[in-house]
Amino acid sequence: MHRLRTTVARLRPFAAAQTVASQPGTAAAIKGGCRTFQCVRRLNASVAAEPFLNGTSSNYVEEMYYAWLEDPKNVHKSWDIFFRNANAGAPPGAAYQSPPPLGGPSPGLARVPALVQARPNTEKLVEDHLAVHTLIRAYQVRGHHIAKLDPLDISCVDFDDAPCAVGFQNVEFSRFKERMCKITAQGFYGLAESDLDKVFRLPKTTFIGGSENALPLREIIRRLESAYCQHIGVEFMFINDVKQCQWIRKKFETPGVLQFSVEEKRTLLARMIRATRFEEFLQRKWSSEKRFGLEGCESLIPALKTIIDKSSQSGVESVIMGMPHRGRLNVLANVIRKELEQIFCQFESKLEAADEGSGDVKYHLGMYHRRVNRVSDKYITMSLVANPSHLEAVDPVVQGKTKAEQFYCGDTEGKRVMSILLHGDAAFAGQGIVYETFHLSDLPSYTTHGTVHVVVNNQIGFTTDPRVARSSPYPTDVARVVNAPIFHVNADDPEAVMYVCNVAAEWRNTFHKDVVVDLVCFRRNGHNEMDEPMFTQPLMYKRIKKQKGVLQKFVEKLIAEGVVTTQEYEEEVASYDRICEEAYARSKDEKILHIKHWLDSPWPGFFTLEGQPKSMSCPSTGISEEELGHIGNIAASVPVEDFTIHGGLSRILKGRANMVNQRVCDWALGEYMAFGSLLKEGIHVRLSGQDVERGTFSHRHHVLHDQNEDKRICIPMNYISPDQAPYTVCNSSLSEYGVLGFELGFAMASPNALVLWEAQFGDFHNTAQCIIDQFISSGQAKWVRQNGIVLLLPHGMEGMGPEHSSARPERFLQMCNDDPDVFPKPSEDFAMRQLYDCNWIVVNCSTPGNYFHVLRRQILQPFRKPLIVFTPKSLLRHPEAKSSFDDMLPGTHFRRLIPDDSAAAQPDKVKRIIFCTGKIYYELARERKNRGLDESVAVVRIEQLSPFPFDLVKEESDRYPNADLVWCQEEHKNQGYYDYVRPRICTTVGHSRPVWYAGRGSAAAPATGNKQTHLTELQRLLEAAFDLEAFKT
Ligand SMILES: Cc1ncc(C[n+]2csc(CCOP(=O)(O)OP(=O)(O)O)c2C)c(N)n1
Ligand SMILES: [Mg+2]
Repeated sequence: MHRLRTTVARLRPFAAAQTVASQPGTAAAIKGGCRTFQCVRRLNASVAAEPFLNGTSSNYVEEMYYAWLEDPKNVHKSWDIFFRNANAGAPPGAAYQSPPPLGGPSPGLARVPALVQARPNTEKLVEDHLAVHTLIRAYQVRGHHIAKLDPLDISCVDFDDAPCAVGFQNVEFSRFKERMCKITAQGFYGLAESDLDKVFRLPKTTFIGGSENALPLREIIRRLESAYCQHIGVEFMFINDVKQCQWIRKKFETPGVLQFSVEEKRTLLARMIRATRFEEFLQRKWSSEKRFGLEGCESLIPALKTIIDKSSQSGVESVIMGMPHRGRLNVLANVIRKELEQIFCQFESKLEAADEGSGDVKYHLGMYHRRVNRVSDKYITMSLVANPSHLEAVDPVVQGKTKAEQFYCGDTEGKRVMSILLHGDAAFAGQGIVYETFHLSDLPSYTTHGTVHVVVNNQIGFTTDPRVARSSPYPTDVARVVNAPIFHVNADDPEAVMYVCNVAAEWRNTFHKDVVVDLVCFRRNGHNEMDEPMFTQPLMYKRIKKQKGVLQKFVEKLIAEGVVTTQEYEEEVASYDRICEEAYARSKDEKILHIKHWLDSPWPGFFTLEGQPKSMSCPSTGISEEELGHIGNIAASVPVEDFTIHGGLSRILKGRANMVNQRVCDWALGEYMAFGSLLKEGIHVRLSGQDVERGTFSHRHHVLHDQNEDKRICIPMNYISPDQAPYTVCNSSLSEYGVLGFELGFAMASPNALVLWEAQFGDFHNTAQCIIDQFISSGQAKWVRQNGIVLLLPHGMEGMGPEHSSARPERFLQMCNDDPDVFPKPSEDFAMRQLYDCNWIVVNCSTPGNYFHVLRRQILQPFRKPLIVFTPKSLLRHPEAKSSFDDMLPGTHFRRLIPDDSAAAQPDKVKRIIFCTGKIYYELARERKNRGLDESVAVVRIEQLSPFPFDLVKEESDRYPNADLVWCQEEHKNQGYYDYVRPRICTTVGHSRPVWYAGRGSAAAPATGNKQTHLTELQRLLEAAFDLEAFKT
């Protein structure tokens, strides 16, 4: 290793020296092909002695060096000698020895002093070989720039401000030279036309030779053209891993790789027929319906089928897909194989919906299907995740669901479950979530071990051209950040598409890393079937109108090759059209629309066969004294030997042990009890978010770090019981949108897991707003799919300034679906019914015990709803914010509202009820005590804000009939909870008493940046809350 480093370090300065070499004078000499030692010696620098190591070649030389290290025979003898001499410490210029003629006798290892004089003919030979090697490398690096990727032949990808060349076919030297000048700054490195028929030794970094190791230059060029500049453009040379680069070179350079059997071609044709005729059928039957057809990119269907076939052959049993609108119905019909009549039903707007919820348009719905893959003859499950219009938002959700499925089936390497993501060209380049999702791809707790990305690159986004839609040459450049190879392919060549998809699937299943297939195509119609594209892209669409359909072109080719006859083709078309017609007839018999048929993640056994919860009650969420003690002790211990923890942490653990002895919990311990008890009951718990392992506020410490050994960690939560479920706690990348989407997807896979995402501070959730609005708050209504994800949002006005204070409760409450003006019908299962009917649960607990219960209820209740928890910051260490074990024992449960025990002794004397939630309770209790108002003011905590505990609020207001009603909050008036609770309290008391407000005034920012102002505001609001004369009318 050391040897490698020193030699590489020696090589590197040569690259830096390129700038020197390209200064006036020397540059001209090099350009003119006069690459002699005399010329560069003038530089008088060490690099000048070995000019062939100039900057452009240095990568190449480095690669040669690595190859040489593996085996000296991997490189030409001249390089072997050079590296040996360099390694032996030869001074600059002395390591080079002119090579023998090709095929000549081996000179053996020459001694260093004898190396200096080089014979001109051998110099030329080395230089020409270098030039050829550079040429090969240039094709590998930049061949895709001149590949014929665009079926319309109109694209002009701007790589270097020069117009790009397209449409070149013959290997003709002068034109080729011009071409190469475009793709390499140096052109041909001194090779002349007379060299075309000379034979050159091929380096180990190419496979164009097949079984030959030397070829004439003409043939080298022809093969490189065929590998890199036809309908496939391979972008991969940025990948850091040399082995992976070699793998790709082999796949694309090996002669004859693009030849297919008759059988393969016929299957491909059948798939193209289905893809094409499906769209035509929909167009015939529902010409005025939006369907975001696939016309212009029909080869997407065989592309996906190829990826799935190949993956199934490699052992993949489940494929989870996410995709936008374009071609979605076609994918459902022809890839996932949703019954056609179910798809056609969705076009029948008069059908009545059978399910609760508001539903969604047909091109957003999800799907789940298990069937035998015909190619592999193995079962495969395919699901397409439902998604909103928000492009790319589904990407992290798909990844999370994939990760969960891998996790639950013990697939630690992604061999059985994989994901495929489809993208539009404009969205892939434009949406930041794509980047966030890529950055999850290689993180231990988030990797899905490789995703195949397929871009439907129709070179337009709605009405916008790529030149104004992105700053990168390709829409796929974002994938380069994770070293994903990118295979651009002309989608008008179904065979090339199939080949590329085969390689992509193989890549994924070999290296378990992401890969991108860029299907360069066009959009035959407008953005949707109603849209007129000629308004904005007149020339493009004139061209498209002339463009023959890809199926037509393909079948003509196959007929010419004798693969099929016209009659066979026509029969195949007629047979598929018949299938569509028959399904259409059956769809007419459907009376009711079932959105349930479009579920992407069924939870077998969790509901009754009718899809209802198995009960409408929730058992006690308390646990036994013994269990509390046991989990508490684990939380206070280091359960492995010889593990040195930080001294400060020892004190924290000691504090926990003391609490256990005193039978109390603080916040962190309450959470420990909830997680630990669920794990013991076989429920997987996964907590993810920024710095969650320790906890932003240094209170959690779920992962202990050995102070003496790097990366040695211990997670005591996994030592609770031998048959417990595993606990996953993971610091995430610094992303909210991506990570929350991921956890939502994870929670989708199984109802028997508590999946929590914690924001660093609650206000950061708004960079994940799309996931909250589009999936969490409304997912069930749109897609009849429940989800029990928990959001932990640190919240509280503590003088930390506008940005770390508010989790924006008003936003969550505004999206709750309970009616402020209706007191729900009283019933025995009132609380459960409310929970069942709501779109999500919003709580702000004031005690660790209640936090413990609400987390456990999340799993013990017989259905799943998202839970939003506003979590504390200062309360984490507040001496009074502790709960006794008594509040967590069997028989106890989550308290939706905590009444005031002290005031309740003589209710008639109570003049005011202050309703509040969360941390302000402790300020109010202290102030009340200071003012001696314990008997005249009741402070009632509403712990579950939504669904609103109408029944319990009524009990409290009835208990104190003479009291006025005040809502007190520390947030500003236009924020917090006021707008949500006020109408509901009014409804509860039948508008018989007004609800007064004590809190901060309205404001634009969530909190002041001035600590003193913060304290003054707090004092004022407490004054108002306890001024019994304040609200007299
Ligand atoms: C986040 C988001 N912003 C805007 C839109 C509105 N919109 C719908 S389709 C579309 C163009 C998409 O272009 P592209 O990704 O290339 O897909 P194509 O329609 O061309 O297949 C836009 C802007 C959206 N759906 N989502
Ligand atoms: Mg597009």
